[in-house]
Amino acid sequence: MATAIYAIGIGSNRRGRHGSPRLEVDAAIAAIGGVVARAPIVDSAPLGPSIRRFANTAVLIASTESPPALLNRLKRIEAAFGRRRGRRWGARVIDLDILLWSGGVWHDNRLTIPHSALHARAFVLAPLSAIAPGWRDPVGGRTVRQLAHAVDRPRPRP
Ligand code: A4P
Ligand code: MG
Repeated sequence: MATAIYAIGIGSNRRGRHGSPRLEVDAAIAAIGGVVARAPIVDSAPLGPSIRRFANTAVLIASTESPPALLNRLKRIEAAFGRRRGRRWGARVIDLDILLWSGGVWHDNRLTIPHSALHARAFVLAPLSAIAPGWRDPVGGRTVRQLAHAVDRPRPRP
């Protein structure tokens, strides 16, 4: 495949063999490779039942992998970092989500790009807007900067 750019969201709220969540995030970025831009790490309150705070960031990578091939590789990295399966929203050493890719929309039975929660999560949009503010959501047409702004100032929907 021709080289694509992927935006990957990274989160950790549990210590692993590399140390604190921040160190786990740094180690995950090294494991992913191909990084062309990385955002600062933000510290965020947990969304959902978890008690521990998260370290979150986003990176842009250049890759010749297809979206399913990249997802498989990210799942292997999660497993190698000690992610426990089957506990939705549980504490995790590392969580890797594909947020956007330069090919636009992808949809199959395992993978949806843009990530389905992209619009709703400040802990994803704040770091992403530091590295890809002008990237347009191929579904809604708004830029990452606009999405980040909207999630900071939620408006009631009719
Ligand atoms: N999948 C579909 N689309 C994608 C995509 N674009 N990227 C499928 C990655 N995976 C995608 O995800 C479950 C399945 O979704 C994958 O196997 C893949 O086939 P998962 O990461 O294995 O499971 P999960 O993360 O436990 O569940 P889920 O629903 O993805 O949780 P989230 O949405 O990732 O939320 N609070 C803060 N502050 N910061 C966080 O980072 N993260 C979560 C986890 C909760 N609260 C948080 C944070
Ligand atoms: Mg996930």
